[in-house]
Amino acid sequence: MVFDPSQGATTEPAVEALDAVIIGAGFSGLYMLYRARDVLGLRACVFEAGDGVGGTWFWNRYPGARCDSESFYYCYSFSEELSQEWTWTSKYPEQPEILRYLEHVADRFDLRRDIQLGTRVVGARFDDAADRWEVETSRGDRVSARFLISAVGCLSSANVPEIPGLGRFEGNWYHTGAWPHERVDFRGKRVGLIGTGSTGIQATPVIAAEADHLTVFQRTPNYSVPARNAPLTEEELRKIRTHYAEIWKRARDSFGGFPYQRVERSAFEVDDEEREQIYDQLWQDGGFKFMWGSFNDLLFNKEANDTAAEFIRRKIRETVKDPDVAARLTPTDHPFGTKRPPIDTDYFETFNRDNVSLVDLRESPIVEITPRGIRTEAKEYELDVIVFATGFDAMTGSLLRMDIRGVGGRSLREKWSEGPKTYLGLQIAGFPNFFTITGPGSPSVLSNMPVSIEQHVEWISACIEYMRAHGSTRIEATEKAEEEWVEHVRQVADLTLFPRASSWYLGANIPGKKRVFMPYVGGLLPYRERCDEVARRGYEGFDLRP
Ligand code: N01
Repeated sequence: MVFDPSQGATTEPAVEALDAVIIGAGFSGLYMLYRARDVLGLRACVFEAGDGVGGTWFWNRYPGARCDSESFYYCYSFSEELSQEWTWTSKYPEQPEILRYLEHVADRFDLRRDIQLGTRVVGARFDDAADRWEVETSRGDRVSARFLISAVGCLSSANVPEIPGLGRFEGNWYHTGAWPHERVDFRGKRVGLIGTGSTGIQATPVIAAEADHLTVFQRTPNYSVPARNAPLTEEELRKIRTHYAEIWKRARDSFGGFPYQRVERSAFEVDDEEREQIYDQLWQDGGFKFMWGSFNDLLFNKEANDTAAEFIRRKIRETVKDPDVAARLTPTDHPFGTKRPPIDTDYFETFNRDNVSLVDLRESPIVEITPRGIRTEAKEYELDVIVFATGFDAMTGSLLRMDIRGVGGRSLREKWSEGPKTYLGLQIAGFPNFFTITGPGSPSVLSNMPVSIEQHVEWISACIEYMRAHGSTRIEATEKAEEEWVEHVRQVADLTLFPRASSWYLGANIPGKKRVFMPYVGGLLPYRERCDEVARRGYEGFDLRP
């Protein structure tokens, strides 16, 4: 970092002057630092709340944590050398392996010297006269930067529901998104797990295999497709490495950032028998392909969706031996895929174990946590450990936790009181020089994240480069462009089945959160084309000032 004496002379304590402050050292922050520092030559630093790099993969250390996208495309594409030298061990790598990858990236590109760990950004204020951000951290750093770049991630603000009595619980409790670094020993323990999203579905079989007894508290049953994890063979790795250019091209040109062959057929272009064979084959193959590689109308046409939903319901009934338990595990209140579809390893099979029971919170909601366990309307369950797999204050939580103030001191919290508003998910009117990597209003969580992250980081870098070339010190989304984009995001979501589910995409998991469909559902390729077009037209929809 470079110290600017002109600012230090007048300000106490000393203010460091940088070109860019990046918040967060996960997938986004690491790549942003690389681009800003090593490609653009900016003075940049990263503040990271965790004591290590890795973001999501630093925090989510719960048993069973692994990636639901396949390893060879859930990674960076920007460095051919990195792609060629890194060896993934399996199709769906476990959390420690992804964390090792990100640590390797930090070391390989010598990023650590500009990352300050254990430091949370608590606030940032835009200085209108200087076109700079003044950033404050939990450690008392005060830094001035031309650009403030959020790389805080979409799912990083853990949601521990406010259930009365948690403070009195005499056992241990954990949230999956802030899991301890030490091993949690479930042997001989009665464990209660709340939540059956992607995380709960990954954790359930692993905890059940170790605990004395596992009670799963389910509010909403979920559709889940087997992952079919397997080691990657030498031959597969060789093929992947040889075809990386093609893989990345396919991923970038796709709807969701997955390099699958695009499907153009509707669920009704084939007869019942062929449709069944297609679903069966994809069920055997496992993973997100069931969703993205089957039919192109599952998210748009309820009848088409019903064919997939009914197939999965039938699989649940075939797998779970107790028909009552099977019925409780069977989702009926939302279309398949309108909540983020989990993939699993033996999730439904786990309910055939003698040491696992299911509590349906729709039948008897949780009333309180007692010193000895969880009490529902029906009874008290005695527990030694409670695991909250209750998700996140998604997309906005981590941004709003900081006190970010734009032009005229207006806070982001106030601006977003009716839900998040952005232009392209990249910038916010009234907050010049502030960029949000995979912010609300961009495809982000609906896509394979690293592909979306790279697109945003590269767009932001090109924008800063353009500003430098044009002698501009300030860029700000216009109110008009932002309004139009917000409206477009809403309209496109309304064309799909997504708004029919009470999902975290809508903020429905957080009591009191304004219900707005936050990610952009128009697809990665059209979105990328739009962003590129905006840039080609001299950053249309942005005010650029010298
Ligand atoms: O969180 P969730 P998650 N009382 O919000 C329930 C990503 N991810 O951590 O559905 C009782 O999906 C809640 O019930 P309901 C992925 O994008 C990625 O599982 O709201 N229950 C739900 O069952 C994913 O979507 C990977 O009715 C309560 C569960 O808790 C995202 O993270 C792996 C409750 C929360 O599910 C979040 O997944 C894992 C309450 N008060 C996750 N509050 C990868 O592979 C909430 N629930 C990369």
